[in-house]
This record gives sequence, C-alpha cells and structure tokens, in this order.
Amino acid sequence: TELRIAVLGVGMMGAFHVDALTKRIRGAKVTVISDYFPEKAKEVADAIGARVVDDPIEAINDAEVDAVLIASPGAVHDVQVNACLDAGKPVLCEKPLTTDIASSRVIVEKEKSLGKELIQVGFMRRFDPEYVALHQLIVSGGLGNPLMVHCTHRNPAVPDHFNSEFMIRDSVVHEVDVTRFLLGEEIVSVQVIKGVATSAAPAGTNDPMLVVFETESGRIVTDEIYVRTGVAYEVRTEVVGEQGSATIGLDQNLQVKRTDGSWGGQITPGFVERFGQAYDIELQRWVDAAKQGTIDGPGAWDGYAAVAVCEAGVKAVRSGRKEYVQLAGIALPVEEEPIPDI
Ligand code: ISE
Repeated sequence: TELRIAVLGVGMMGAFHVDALTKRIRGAKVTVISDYFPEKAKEVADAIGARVVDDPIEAINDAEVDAVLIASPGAVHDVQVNACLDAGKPVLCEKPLTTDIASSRVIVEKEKSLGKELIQVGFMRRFDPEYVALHQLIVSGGLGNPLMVHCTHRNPAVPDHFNSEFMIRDSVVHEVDVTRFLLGEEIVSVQVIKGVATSAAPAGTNDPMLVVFETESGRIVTDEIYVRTGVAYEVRTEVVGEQGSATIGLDQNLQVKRTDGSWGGQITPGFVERFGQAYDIELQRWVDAAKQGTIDGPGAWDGYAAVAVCEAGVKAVRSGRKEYVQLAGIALPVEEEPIPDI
C-alpha cells in the first residue's frame, strides 16, 4: 500500500520533494498540498493530481493523509509539528524544528510522552554516501580518536536577507548536525570570528565567518561559512584523528581535458545537485519507516539540539565572545573569569 502524504509548503524545497515523491520514491503518493499562496499550491497539486487544502492543520488531519512533510517557513513549524503529534502522524520536518529552544524542548517532551518516535528532521547530509562513509570510518576506529573537524561550507549566492545570524541558523545548522552525527556528542559552546567581508555582502553582514564549536569532550570543530563566493556549491569536511585524517567533498569534480588544452571540471551549482542522492535516500527511508509508524533518521532531539546550538551561535555573532549552549541535561562548563577593564 502507498503512504499518502500531505506536503506543507511548496517553495523550492517542498516542490523538489513533491517531484521526488512522485517520480523516484517507491510506495508514496502525495495526496494533499498546502501552501500559504493558494495559486502556488494549485499549480503543484494540478501537475500531480493532488488536492489543495488551504489550512495546513486541516491538511494534517485530512482522512487521506497518513504522513506529513513540512517544508513551510520555520516560523510555522512549531504549530504544524504539534498538530502532527496530536494527530499521531509521522512527519518529516525540514530544519529548523522550531525557531526557539523552548518550543523545541516542548516538542521533544511531548513526543516522549506519546511513547513513539514520529518526528524526523530533514538533515539530509546524514544520508549522503560520503558522509555515511566518513561516519563509518570514525565509528569503526579507522582514524583512531577523532581530535578535530574542519568544515567548509560555501554557496555561490544568496538573497540579501541572509545576514550573519541567518547564515548561522540556515547554513551553519548543517555543520551543527554533521558534528553531532560524526562525533556522537553534543556541542557545548560556539564562537564566531568575523574577518574581512566580501564586497558582495550587504553592509553589516559578516560573510565569510569562521565558526568554532567545542564539544562535550573538548574536541574542536571549525566551520568556514561563506555564502556569496560567486563560484559554486562547495561542502567539504575533514576529520583529523590520532591515526590519520579523512576528507570528503573533494571528488565531486569530473576531470575533463579539452581539445584546447584546458583541463578541469564542474562543481555542483547548488545543494539540490550536490545532495540530490541524499535527499532521495532520506525520503525513501522516511517513507518506509512512516508506513511502520516510525522514523529512520535524525529525530526530535537532534532538531532541538540544533536549535539550541544555533541560538548560542547567534548570540556569539552579536557578542563576539564564546557562548555556551543551553541544552537540557548538559552541564554548562564553568564560565571563565571575565578579563577586568584597566
Ligand atoms: C540552505 O537552506 C540549505 O539547507 C543548504 O544546504 C545550505 O548550503 C544553504 O547555505 C542554506 O541556506
């Protein structure tokens, strides 16, 4: 039998997921589309023979919906995820889980009280074959004790509303999850180092930035976030261990030698191309799990932890200092003595 899915929000990601669920994912059927813009919903729904339900909560509770995919703006995730829990329906929610720590925490507790996992959060890198291989290498002991992680996250271009804080919540959030996935521990502090900004950035936006995480056990993770390179989509991660290091994200280039003597290749233009396979694997596994009433991937706690780390990251952008992550059950390191003014 097919899993009948409501897709909430059919902007770029939502429409991309509808296409995958319709053409490439087995055992799934998008039956209901909901979007803040009814014309947009109608256009996507008409193309695949789905129904439009304007109110997202009605869409979740629709009798022809077994599971929900949320790709709406982050600000409405809280209400929509809660409605999925109330309806007892599995949900794949694009990041962020919610836009503040408290509401994410409430969702974690509420799901716990239901006694089953219904929430999966759309951190697709965990399904990317390269990241899976890197994770395997680490957990199998192939690098010895992993000591440091160095990440590079570059986008060719973004709209002007991508200010420094938005870059943390929307882009760096992926390295937050990658860190937790690869190292299997929480991030306890965040520091943001701002340097010279590209002239492509609007005034006041620090692009690029160097973000530094510290984990529970004291490991250091660096992340260069640069979203206006004007080049292409580049995501690299290097793990440095006691017995070697490993890097992913270097081999996406097809090396071509041309008749004019030039050589080189092409870098994927955007994240949909770079992580296309990861999205498909993510969706297939979610669909298969949702049929069993469960999830198969990062869950509510992972969504909550990511929100908490990004909150500390945003504070760190503003303060210029190391900021500690407020996460339930994780003890805060003793605050360092402030340096006295002279
Ligand atoms: C975007 O929202 C994503 O999720 C992409 O993976 C990331 O590379 C980009 O920076 C974000 O804005």
